[in-house]
Amino acid sequence: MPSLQQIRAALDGSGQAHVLRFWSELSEEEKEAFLQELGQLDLQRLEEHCQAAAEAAGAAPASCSQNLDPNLEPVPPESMGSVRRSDPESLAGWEHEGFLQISRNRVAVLLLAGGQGTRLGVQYPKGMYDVGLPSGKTLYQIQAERILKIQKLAESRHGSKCTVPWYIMTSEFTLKPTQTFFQENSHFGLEPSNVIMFEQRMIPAVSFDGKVILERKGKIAMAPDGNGGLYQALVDNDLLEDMKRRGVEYVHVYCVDNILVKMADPVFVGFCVKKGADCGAKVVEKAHPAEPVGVVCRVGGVPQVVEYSEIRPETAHLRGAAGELVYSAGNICNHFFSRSFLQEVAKKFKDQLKPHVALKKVPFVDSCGNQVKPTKPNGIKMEKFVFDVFPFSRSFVVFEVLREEEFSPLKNADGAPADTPTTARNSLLAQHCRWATAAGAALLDEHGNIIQIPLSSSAENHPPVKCEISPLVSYFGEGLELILKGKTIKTPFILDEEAAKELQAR
Ligand code: UD2
Repeated sequence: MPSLQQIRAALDGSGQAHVLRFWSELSEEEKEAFLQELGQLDLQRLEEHCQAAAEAAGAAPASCSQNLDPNLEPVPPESMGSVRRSDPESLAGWEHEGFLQISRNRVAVLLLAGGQGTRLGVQYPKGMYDVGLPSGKTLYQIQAERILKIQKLAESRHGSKCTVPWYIMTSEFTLKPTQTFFQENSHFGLEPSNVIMFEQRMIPAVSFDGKVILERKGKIAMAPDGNGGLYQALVDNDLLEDMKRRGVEYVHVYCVDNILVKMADPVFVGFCVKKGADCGAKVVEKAHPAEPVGVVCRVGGVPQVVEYSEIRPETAHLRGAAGELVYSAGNICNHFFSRSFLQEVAKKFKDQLKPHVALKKVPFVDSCGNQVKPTKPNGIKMEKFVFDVFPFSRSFVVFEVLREEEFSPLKNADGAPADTPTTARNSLLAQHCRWATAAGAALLDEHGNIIQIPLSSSAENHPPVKCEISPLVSYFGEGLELILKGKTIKTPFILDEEAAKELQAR
């Protein structure tokens, strides 16, 4: 750990002397904590980081989109698979392959959960959020139970016990509460050694004139380095060796907030494996041109995601002859990577990833020591994106899935027009209703009247019927006929393992 003198000299040398402006006013305890924080900074590259941020902010945001857009083209059809357009035999073949890989312990899931969840406005990690389902389950519990179930399904298909390790990337903000939450909940039935939490790096927020922002007198404003910080974090925490040791060959990476996420999705994994892909992205058709999802496409002939904040509106609105959006492949932050690809990225490419610039309102302490909450952006956060490794892929594929079955993210607090706890809850309940009805159950409302649910109903069109199916009973609608066929069920209703046993005995 460098001494105060060394830190002071490094800060002076990189034009950041203001960072220690209030040193003499700090208590001994604050000094110790601040020294610890400063000691962890990459002081050698601090100046470079601050200059790059200020320059990028000066050039953003128009330049990146202007440079990209003329070179865009949609993903070619030969690299695409689709739940909607593929025949049932192909889908079953991919699913079979996925289950085979899972049963051989070759598949891991990796959760990106280092974000701060600022839009949702909660002070704890988003995965701990309870969207108000009848069961009261949090996003983490739902995801854990889907892992338990997929292991069981693979086991029963191939007759061998298997493990899908769960790697969870956290940040300084989310590590401790996430660890505590998992411990308090006995890891939701998972073997603790198969839930591997690790931390991504943090980097300082910088003002428009290239100065590190002081959040308090003894604290720098730090932020996680973006979900593309994954690749550095894999190296920092020796995780590629851990994967190798476990025999993991394929990794399904996903983001925390999609309540419909199919953990280790055997169809997606199987599709990617069968196609010999080193890298793949799951997409849904974009709902409308301005939807805040990245677009999976090609830029100058190589695969890439152009983020929603970086595509020009006129490009996002482009339509083809039949009125369809030209750039319709909406990224849902569900990626496939082979371990060998991740290894190559870690070795050769991770330092080539260009950070993206986000202008944010960063609370700060002014030169007189007053705490200020800015009303307009005053700071630059530099973030790497997880999909920025796509251009390095030698065999990139895209897999399109149905939005109502696989994508309903929790981004905003209730009251916002989209992606709220209510929309997430309703999507899940609508899906479970469809599954129950397709399996042959008749659902009754609280007055005993049969509820008519068209099989294609989506959350938006119908008020939610409170029928929730535990992932421990069904991962994606399978196996429900045995339990529900010909049964009349009064809602609200939770189909957990106990209820399933009772119904089967009926
Ligand atoms: C993400 C995608 C966007 C679209 C959308 C769909 C990225 C960069 N953008 O946008 O293209 O697919 O999701 O829902 O992937 N995270 C970290 N560390 C960080 C920052 C974020 O782990 O430093 C995690 C975060 O906890 C979350 C995921 O990355 O699980 C996505 O982050 P976000 O919600 O900020 O991304 P969003 O919605 O802007």
